[in-house]
Formats: sequence, C-alpha cells, structure tokens
Amino acid sequence: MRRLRYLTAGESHGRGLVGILEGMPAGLVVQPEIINRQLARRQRGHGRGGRMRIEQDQAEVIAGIRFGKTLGSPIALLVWNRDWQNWQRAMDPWQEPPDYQPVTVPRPGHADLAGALKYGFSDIRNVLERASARETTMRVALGALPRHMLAHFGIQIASHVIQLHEIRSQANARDFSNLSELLSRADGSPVRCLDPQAEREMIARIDQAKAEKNTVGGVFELLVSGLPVGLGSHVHWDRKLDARIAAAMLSLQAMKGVGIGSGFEAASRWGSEAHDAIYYDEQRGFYRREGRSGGIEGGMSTGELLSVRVAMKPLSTLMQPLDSVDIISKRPVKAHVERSDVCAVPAASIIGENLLAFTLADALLEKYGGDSIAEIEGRFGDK
Ligand code: EPS
Repeated sequence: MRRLRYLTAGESHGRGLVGILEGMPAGLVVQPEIINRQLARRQRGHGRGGRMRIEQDQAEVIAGIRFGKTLGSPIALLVWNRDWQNWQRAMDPWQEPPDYQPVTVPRPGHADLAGALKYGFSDIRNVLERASARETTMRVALGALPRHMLAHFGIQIASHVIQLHEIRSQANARDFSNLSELLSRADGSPVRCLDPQAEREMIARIDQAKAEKNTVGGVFELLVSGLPVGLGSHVHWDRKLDARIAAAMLSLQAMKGVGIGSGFEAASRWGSEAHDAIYYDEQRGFYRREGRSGGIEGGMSTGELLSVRVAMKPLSTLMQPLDSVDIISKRPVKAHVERSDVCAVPAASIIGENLLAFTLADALLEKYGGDSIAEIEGRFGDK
C-alpha cells in the first residue's frame, strides 16, 4: 500500500492486540461504534467455537483521534484478550513455568510445521499463537477507519456467503436494489446467506461437520458500490487494483483463491460471453449491463459494481485429527487438538470486507489524496 500503511502485533492468548494505521487524512469524523460494530460483526456466525463466548472485542484508541476526529497522525488501537486471564502463565513474557507443556505435534494445514522448522522452535505454540485468526480482530478494527472514510465518499462495501462446503446459494446480488439492503439481509443470517433454502442447508452442514468432528470451508463474495472510474492503473504490475485486492485477500488466514467478477468461470466461456458490452446515455454516461468483469478492467475500477469472490479452505484444527509426526521424537502421532471453530466462512466475509477497505481507500487516496478530508472532498467532487 502506498498512502496507507498498517501494522499489527499480538498473540491469540497474549495480553492483547495492538495496531497502528498510518496515512489516514485529518478531519474524518469518527465514533467508537464505527470500530466496535465491525468487531461485533466479526465475532458472529454459525460454527464459531468457544472463544467467541469469552471475548467481547472492543477497541481502545491510544493515539491519532481527538474530539471525535482523525488528526492525520498515526492511529493506534488496542484490543485486550479476555482469555489471557486463563493463559497468563503459558504466555508469560519473562518466565517459563516449570510445569509448562510445549506443543510438539503440528496440525496438517496450519502454519505449525513450516513455522517451527523455519524459526527453529521446539514449541509449536510459538507459531500457532501468531498464525491464529485471532489476529484478524485488529485488522478489522483498523480497517473500520478506511471503511468509514470510503462511506463518507459514498462508497459502500458488503458481503455474503455464496458457497459453504458444496452447498451453493442461488441468490443473485444484482436482485437487490442497493447494497444496504443486501448487507442488512446478510447480517441477519447466521451464515450470511441470502438464499433461505441454501441457508438452512448450510446451517445443517455446519452442524453435521461439528457432530462428525470435522470442519468446512466455502466461498464469500464482496461487493462494492459507488467507486469512481480509474482507481488503480494499467501502467505497472504493482499498481493494478485487482492484483492489490488479491494480495490483500490471500493475506487472510485460510484463504486459497480469489476471483474478480466471474473469476474462474470466465475460463470456460466464449469471449463473446465473458465481457461487458459498453453502452452510453446522457444521464448515466458509459455503463455496462452484465457485470462479468467484476468492475475492474486493465487493473482499474470501471465505476461499475466491484465483485470479488474468495475461497476459504476448511479450518485445519480437527477434533478427529489427521496423522502427524512429533517434531521432537519424530514418532507418528495424531495431530495436536486445540479449541477452534467448525466453520468461519461468515466471519471471514466480514474480515474480507474490512481488508478490502484498506486497498480501496489506499487507491482512493492515491488518486484524490490530500492531508484532510476537506481537501479530498474538493478533488473527489469532480470525479
Ligand atoms: C479466533 C480465535 C481463536 C480461534 C480461531 C479464531 O481462538 P482460540 O484459539 O482461543 O479458540 O477460535 O482461530 C482459528 C480457527 C485458528 O485456526 O487459529 C478469532 O478470534 O477469530
């Protein structure tokens, strides 16, 4: 990212999570609810595990906001881990307890083995604590701010789950008159699915996975309305908006694939059925009908609805574990079992929304940027 930068720190069962966001313009009016609402949305969803009953994530503002407005200086946030109370000894910064039991059996699919070998650890907890999706709490908290800035400029982000395991939603996002309506429907569903029949089947499939000590993944779709033409650029690989979105999505734990618009489906279509024909009228200017491009052509936003599909693998902590090998004894054993979720696709779609906000806000600041919201308003007004 060029205009916005962020860093997070924090272990899943450590004291808390901290984050710094640099590059937000001054003068954006913000309230605590803007952040905490996103944190609460991330915690919901059918298939979440016991941890979500322990935490009630709330962000504390340490720097960068004064009297309800951003200062243009780095914004620092803090979210405490309530569960730390139960982990204080195992996560002590200074002293290893004499009775401490290290984790020595890696879970296939998790960062455990590669991380332990890479860093030379004999305790896999040193890896799994940071690899855990608990880290996304802070990315959602920070992402709520660029998201709010985008909303200020009439750009709205929404998401829904379009596939869970092999159950596919038949709902078409384009049947909704606007994204607010779509978003409130998705937020009202325990699996963020807009198709009531598929929703019931998805819930049952998660329950089945839980009963069978298994996990399931799926696909969510992100949608963005109100984007101006020309965010990103065709001129260089690292300026292409689709490339930047894909990188952001694959940085999210457990994501395995990203498609823009028709994505992988486009590969099996004729060229005549893969693109969006161009139309023009006085009122709308240039416009398209089909929405196959997903709102990006040549690495630039077209001004049409942006759509991104993201595939998540099933979570790798299995209550009926796969074969593994103890990293100390080198003996075959079943993988380590640790409390986890059965399905986190609905939560991932919320995280995806807030990660997309960083990329889009970064591209917006690149094109219309200024030191303050008022300065950007002046430039954005003639878009
Ligand atoms: C998560 C917190 C974690 C996990 C989950 C996501 O908490 P705990 O490990 O204490 O249960 O529930 O992380 C994973 C699924 C994973 O593989 O790391 C959260 O806050 O989202």
